[in-house]
Amino acid sequence: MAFTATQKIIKAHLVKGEMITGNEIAIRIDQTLTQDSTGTMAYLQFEAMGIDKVQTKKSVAYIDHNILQTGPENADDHLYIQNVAKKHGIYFSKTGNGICHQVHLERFGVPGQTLLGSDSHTPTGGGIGMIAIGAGGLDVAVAMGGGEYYITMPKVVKVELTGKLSPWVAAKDIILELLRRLTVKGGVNRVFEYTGAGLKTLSVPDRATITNMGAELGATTSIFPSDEVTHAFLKAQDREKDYVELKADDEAVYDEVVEIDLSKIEPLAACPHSPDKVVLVSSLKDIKVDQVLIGSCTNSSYVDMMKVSKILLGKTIPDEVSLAIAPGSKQVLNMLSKNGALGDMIDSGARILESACGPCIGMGQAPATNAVSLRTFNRNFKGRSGTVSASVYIVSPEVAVASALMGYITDPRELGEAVVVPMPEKFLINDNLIISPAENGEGLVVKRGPNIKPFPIAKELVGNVEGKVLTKLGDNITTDDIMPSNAKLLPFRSNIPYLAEFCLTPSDENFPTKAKENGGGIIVAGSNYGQGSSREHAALAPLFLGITVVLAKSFARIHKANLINNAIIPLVFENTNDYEDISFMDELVIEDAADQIAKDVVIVKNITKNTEYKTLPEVTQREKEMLIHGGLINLMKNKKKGEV
Ligand code: MIC
Ligand code: SF4
Repeated sequence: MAFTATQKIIKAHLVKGEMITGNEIAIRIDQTLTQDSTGTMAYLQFEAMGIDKVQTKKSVAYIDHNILQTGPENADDHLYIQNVAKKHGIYFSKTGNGICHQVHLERFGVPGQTLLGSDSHTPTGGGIGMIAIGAGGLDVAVAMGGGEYYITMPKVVKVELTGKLSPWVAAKDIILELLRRLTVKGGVNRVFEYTGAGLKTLSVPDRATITNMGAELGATTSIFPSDEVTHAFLKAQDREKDYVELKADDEAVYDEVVEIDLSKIEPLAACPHSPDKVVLVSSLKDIKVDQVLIGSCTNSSYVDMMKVSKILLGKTIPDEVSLAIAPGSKQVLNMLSKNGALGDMIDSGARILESACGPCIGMGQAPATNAVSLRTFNRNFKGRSGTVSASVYIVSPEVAVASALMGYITDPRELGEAVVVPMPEKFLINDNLIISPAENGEGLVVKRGPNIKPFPIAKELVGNVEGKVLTKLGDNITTDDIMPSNAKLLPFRSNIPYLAEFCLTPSDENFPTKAKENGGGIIVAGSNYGQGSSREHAALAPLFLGITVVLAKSFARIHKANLINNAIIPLVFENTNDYEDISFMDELVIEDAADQIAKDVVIVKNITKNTEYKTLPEVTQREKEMLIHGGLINLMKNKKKGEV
């Protein structure tokens, strides 16, 4: 039988289930990664499991998100993660070493292996031929403990690349083109597998830009084969021994096919406020630019940075524009500093930021009121920049730097001959910001800061579930809306009671107050509820506020899993017109909820309107158990006690 590259890796890691599209399957996880804003919670959960040492081939804890240190909270959490890592067999990447996805690609990713990360952009690892999936911290904690990871066997979409990108057109434009065609919902339960003659023209960092932003399609993950391009990259990273070839069989059958002729792609931009609002850069050409930011896990590789520096060489940023650049890792920054490129950037008037997520998650660099900000990042959800009135566009580094120089959105082809930067044959290797775990962590004491507060745990599901509709939301509500993460809130990721005060406030200012006044209740939403981040805080904060059910037209994958892990019932309208019937503060009841969930159809009675709606839990047997037992942690405890 012939297999796709995706199927080959899944097959080699399959622990449970059959590889039939739509079936629930469980896979073994080789590697895990966490970052600090989801990591504290993940490690608290890992500790609660009572396992001495991680069972994975490699687990890495990165510090890259919460690095402003405006108070002791971040530093305390980082110390906690560093201690836990040392004790339990986890590598620790210190602040300043770079963004988790960039560093993981450089130093740890292995083709053919599986990677689970508590960050939605973990699929960056697909650029090096991994099945790399983003998940909530609890799922990552389970994987660190040697537990399997459950997914729906995805459809495998063949993305056939032909031709070659034109000068000034970048990998970013390829993924923007896919977002233009398929939208932010187009990838749900799919893996995008790249093939075709165009592959060889794309470097590993180019590929990683594409797989990284596959997250914005809602995809389970995206993957490139591991080929001579991968080999050259690993060799240049002094990791040739990690190379294995991996490609689809010639006869492999795909569920869907998308064709992209690279030579036809032009510079693209995602307009405010969604990564799929994609248009030609040339159609935006009179828009004045106030701020340009280059970096993030999508576009902060050495070659991206070198191109930017070469374009800036000898030029000056106009007075009205602020340009800030964050090289993605210590490796990249160090190489730029040693070869002089950093000096060229500084000469142009650019501000150089630390190698971290920074402004991508609103940690500084909030634009001015009503400003236009161009970013090489992956998400431009409203308010994510820290300024609600700002208009954020997502573009390639080429478009970003051309626009920074001209002061208005510019098609880089206007700059004349394109700069070409070859991949280095050797990267600068210096891993002194990566701390190895202890051989034997037994006696090590883990320090906990006062910001670490107990997290809420759901209760067993008994009897009826009832509550008022506390809010009625539209389509594509993001996890940034559910649990905002700006510079003021990110330090409190281990303090759910505090965070809950801000739950859903960007969409509904009084939501926390309403939830508290009514002793909890129900959320009603449109389609693709919970798109974006993997943060399980977007389930934990509602749980803390007493939310029992989210009734929506559809859910984003990771958020739905986080809701179920925390026993908040996700229900999907069978008839989406029923959404219209429900009003704010309607009283809803689900009789004998556990029984109904077990039967796969749940009738939601609207007491206020004297009507009822047929809804579908769309959960597997395992997920039903979690909902009924009060979430994953309770289910695991009950299993241990032999009660399940
Ligand atoms: C993001 O890009 O939204 C984040 C911040 O990296 C999140 C993780 C988090 O919320 O901590 C993600 O993508 O999962
Ligand atoms: Fe960090 Fe932004 Fe990447 Fe999230 S998307 S991991 S915040 S750089």
